[in-house]
Amino acid sequence: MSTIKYRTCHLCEAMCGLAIEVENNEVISIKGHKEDIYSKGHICPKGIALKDLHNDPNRLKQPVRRTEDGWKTISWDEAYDTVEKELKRIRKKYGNEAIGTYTGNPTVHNTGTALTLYDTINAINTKNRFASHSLDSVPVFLVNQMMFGHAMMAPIPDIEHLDYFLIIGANPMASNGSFMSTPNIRGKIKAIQEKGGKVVVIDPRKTETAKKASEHYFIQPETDILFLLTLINELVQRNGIRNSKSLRISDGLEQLKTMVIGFEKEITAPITGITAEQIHQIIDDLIHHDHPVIYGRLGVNTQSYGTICQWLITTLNILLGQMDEKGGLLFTLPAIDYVTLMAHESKMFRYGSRVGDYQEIIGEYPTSTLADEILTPGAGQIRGFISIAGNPARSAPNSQRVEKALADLEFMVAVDMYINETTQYADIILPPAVGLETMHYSFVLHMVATRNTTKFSPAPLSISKEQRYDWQIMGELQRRLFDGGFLGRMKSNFLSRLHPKTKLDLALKTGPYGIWGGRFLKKGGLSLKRLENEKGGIELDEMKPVLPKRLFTKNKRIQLMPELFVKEMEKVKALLVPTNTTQHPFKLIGRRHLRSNNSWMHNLPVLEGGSRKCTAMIHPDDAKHYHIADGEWIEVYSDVGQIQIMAEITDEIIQGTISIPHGWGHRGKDVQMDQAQKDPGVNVNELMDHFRLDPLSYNMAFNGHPISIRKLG
Ligand SMILES: Nc1nc2c(c(=O)[nH]1)N[C@H]1C(S)=C(S)[C@@H](COP(=O)(O)OP(=O)(O)OC[C@H]3O[C@@H](n4cnc5c(=O)[nH]c(N)nc54)[C@H](O)[C@@H]3O)O[C@H]1N2
Ligand SMILES: Nc1nc2c(c(=O)[nH]1)N[C@H]1C(S)=C(S)[C@@H](COP(=O)(O)OP(=O)(O)OC[C@H]3O[C@@H](n4cnc5c(=O)[nH]c(N)nc54)[C@H](O)[C@@H]3O)O[C@H]1N2
Ligand code: SF4
Ligand SMILES: [Mo]
Repeated sequence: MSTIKYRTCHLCEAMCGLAIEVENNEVISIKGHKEDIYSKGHICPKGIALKDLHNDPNRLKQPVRRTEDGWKTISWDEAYDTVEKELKRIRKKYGNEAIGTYTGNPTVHNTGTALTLYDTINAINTKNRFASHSLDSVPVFLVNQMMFGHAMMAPIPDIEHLDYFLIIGANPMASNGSFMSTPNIRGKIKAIQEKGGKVVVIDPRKTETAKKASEHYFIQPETDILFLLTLINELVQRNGIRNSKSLRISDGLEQLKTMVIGFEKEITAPITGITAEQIHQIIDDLIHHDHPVIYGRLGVNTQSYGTICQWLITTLNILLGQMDEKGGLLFTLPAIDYVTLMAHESKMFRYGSRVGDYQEIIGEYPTSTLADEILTPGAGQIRGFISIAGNPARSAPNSQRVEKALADLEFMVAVDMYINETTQYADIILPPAVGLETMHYSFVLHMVATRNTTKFSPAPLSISKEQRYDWQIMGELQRRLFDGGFLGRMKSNFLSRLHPKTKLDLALKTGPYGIWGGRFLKKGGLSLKRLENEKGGIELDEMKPVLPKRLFTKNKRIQLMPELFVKEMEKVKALLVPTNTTQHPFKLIGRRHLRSNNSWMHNLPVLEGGSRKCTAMIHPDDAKHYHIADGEWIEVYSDVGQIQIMAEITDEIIQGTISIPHGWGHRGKDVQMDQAQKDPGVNVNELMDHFRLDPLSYNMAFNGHPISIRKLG
């Protein structure tokens, strides 16, 4: 007899509820859970693919060791003993900094890992920590820290109540949104339009989102900074600044007005490609709508001015009176108040990395410098490495150099269920139970959601005797690799043995809605037990304004003009006179597909097809100039590498720009991903210069990278 089990999908930020038909510990089917209070039955092809992830024959369930005769399955004891022996040997010989760690994107999505990760990494006691954050989000952290006093204080678009949505450099129809956790973006965009509102997209490509938008404007890559400064300049000139609470509690307005002088629409239009008339129209709309919201993501974060763009977007929302307002942008108050819990961790710029002197941000150095730290000899050189749920051999820039570095290590352990392009370099792989084998609570994503809701899912499937949960693996590493004094060890060991459900229960009970929490004992407050009975989740308080109370800045005011950003602006004026700094005539941008998830879901045949194609999109006029036909193979090259890839001719991309998705190139001597290797695609990160960073956050500037193309003979 089959039963229906309910679990939140953990794959992207949307947190869709799934209804999973299970029989004899096997998945029969996966559908959207109609009674889920948040997603109401919405699901995408990746959610359905969780069945295939569970059944993937390449998925590891026991540790493996790399030997001269290939991968050998070993016992957990042997695996842990080897990891402990080798990493302790390295630590003893070279010191603590000789151990490096990298934590990838799924560490945010996998509850067991998220709950144990920082305790484990802290126990290892090394400054050489890296994470996917510096390929993605550090500009957002930095702006939140400087303006609101806390890296995780992220204002989230109130997508259900806004009436004008200006989306700059994000494609939520494919990605389902980021720093905007909400299911069914398509439905929400439609709803804005049906209520008479407008959705406008600014993107060098006519994306899936742009096609559904009311208007789309093509922009030249990496010119958003000028576009945004022009918007502020125009808003000032047309008296569009609204007197609002958030503005009244902000410092720096007059200085800001002076800063934007000179960024006139007639001057920036030829550079950005967005005409003076179009700017005029956008300003008209911003002025005449009640709740205009501006939102930007990877397109503006992973470029040379990632931090400044994020700052200007946040500032514009304040000038428009939408910050901390219903219908504008709001701050969440989730059941587990991660922002308050993490307040003491929200620190940056305390120390610099050894080779590049890049300053840490929340305890991490930029991933772009990981290979330098492994390959550059001297005290502090990384010799032992722990990779947790990451694939830097595909996700990091200059990835061929990352591979060279991984091959150069004395010892590497990976916590991952696949032998992929990164983990192939590991000596030992420790595979956790994943997906439907694990319970789920999205405590990180509730922090960036568009509504305050809460939901717990027990694991729909059980695991076999040979398998281990992620939190068990992390706990074992934490105990075996702990470095520090006696009391610290006792505390760390105690924490490492806590079941994640105990941790969740405690956090829920003491949280803002908990039975022990808040300022008073709330009758019927939250506990894990209560949540376990609410399969579709619970709607919590409506999102409400929380400022200035929840500000973490010293003077309890929003900082419009952080000194660090203002200083950088001195260089920005020079952008008004474009100079040719590169020989390469094209700019490279990325793209995401609905049926893909960074680098790691290409082994599931069910996700093949649709729009998912690893091609180089090129404008027809550019193709004509180079005599390139549709479907023909071309070479794309930069100062650091070259790849050969199929051209896809389309007028959906701005002239002079090429779009190539990341996370492909499933090749490698020891890789074991049968399906992915059949249609490997090519790895765009071989083209990326790892020194091309946002100067303030050291986030990688993937977008706008200079490249050339040539027709293959
Ligand atoms: N050119 C270019 N490069 C980019 C980007 C881009 O837009 N363009 N985007 C960047 C962004 S936004 C990000 S976030 C990074 C992602 O960078 P990474 O996090 O380094 O890479 P992923 O492809 O997400 O790889 C995830 C790894 O985790 C494993 N995994 C999946 N689920 C689990 C789990 O539950 N437990 C464990 N232990 N392992 C698991 C997978 O097998 C895989 O090895 O890539 C960045 N790289
Ligand atoms: N299906 C799927 N969903 C995902 C992921 C995935 O790989 N697949 N990855 C997840 C992750 S880790 C993240 S961080 C989020 C990212 O979520 P999004 O930010 O929505 O992701 P992208 O699709 O990369 O959107 C970036 C857009 O910026 C545009 N762009 C590039 N350069 C510029 C520029 O200079 N200016 C402007 N204005 N636009 C530019 C690109 O054309 C692209 O449309 O998605 C998450 N969700
Ligand atoms: S949209 Fe995201 S959360 Fe929803 S089913 Fe798809 S991958 Fe899962
Ligand atoms: Mo990301």
